[in-house]
Amino acid sequence: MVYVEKPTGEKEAKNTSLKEIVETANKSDYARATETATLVREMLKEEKGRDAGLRMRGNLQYIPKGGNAIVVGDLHGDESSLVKILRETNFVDRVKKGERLTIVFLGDYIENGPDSIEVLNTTLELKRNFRENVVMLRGDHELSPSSPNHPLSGHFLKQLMPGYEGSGKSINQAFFNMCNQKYGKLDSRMYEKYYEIFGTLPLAAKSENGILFLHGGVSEKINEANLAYGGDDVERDIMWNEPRQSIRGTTSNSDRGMGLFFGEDILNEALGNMSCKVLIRGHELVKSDMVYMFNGKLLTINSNAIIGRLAEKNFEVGYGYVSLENEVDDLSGAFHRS
Ligand SMILES: [Mn+2]
Repeated sequence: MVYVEKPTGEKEAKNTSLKEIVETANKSDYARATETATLVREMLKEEKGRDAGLRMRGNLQYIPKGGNAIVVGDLHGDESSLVKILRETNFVDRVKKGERLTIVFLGDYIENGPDSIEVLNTTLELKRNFRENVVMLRGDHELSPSSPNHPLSGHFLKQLMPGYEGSGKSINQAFFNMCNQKYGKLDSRMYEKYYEIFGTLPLAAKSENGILFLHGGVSEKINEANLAYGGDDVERDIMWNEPRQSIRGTTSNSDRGMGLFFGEDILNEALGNMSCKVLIRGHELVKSDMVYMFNGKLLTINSNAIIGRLAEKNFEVGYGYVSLENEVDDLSGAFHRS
């Protein structure tokens, strides 16, 4: 049992470089990995009790006003894309120099690509070292395997395969095996540590200047109370819903067999409920690394090269900057690469 007195990330951060963070994330060092996981879990729990700075109410994170955000979409085990983003933005050195810079990850750290654990470890090391500058949201791949909204859930497969009875599994076997490969016999403990963190990650973030960040999409159920304390149905909307130009209201998501398609009217309603002006989300393999819709009120970002390559879509690794200071009502003008 690791006893943690208090999260002490900031103290050691001054001596940490991107190179060291990536090296640490890649080592099969069970002691370091459990220590970081324990510290980050404590930090997230502590953010639920705060009334200033990065704070959380239920599953909703609040990002205070000031500086800029770097926004990163689905990484899906693509460590080289994550390192490319961190290198190009020089995030670590700029934060060490005291710049107000917040990196927001939109979820889906694991699976599909080859380096799930390394991507996860890198983001957790960033949170450990620069806690006030790192927001990690949950994607559908970080839901509990027993959730009806998990991509491998019986519920999901039943939609795709009529007659399928469901595996009844409450374990993510593929991820369990990855932990096993990385950490040997200690697999189940590390697997459990990671899932403890997943369960604490917020489902959405709202910045003080009116930007809503979440993994998939919105519905008419989206408001502050539901983002903070909503049930499985709200979780499904956040994780799986996808915007479509041509529709009004919502229709069932025929591409996924899960969640809904939503139109501009629903986006406006949800943003109004949240006192927000724009939405930045990931989740969807769109036709480019960054796609703006609905007059720049919605932006989809994809930050991994792997899925694009699999789908024979060859695009850049998406990410960019947006102000956390000024009012933003059209992302197509306000979101920029440098
Ligand atoms: Mn997703």
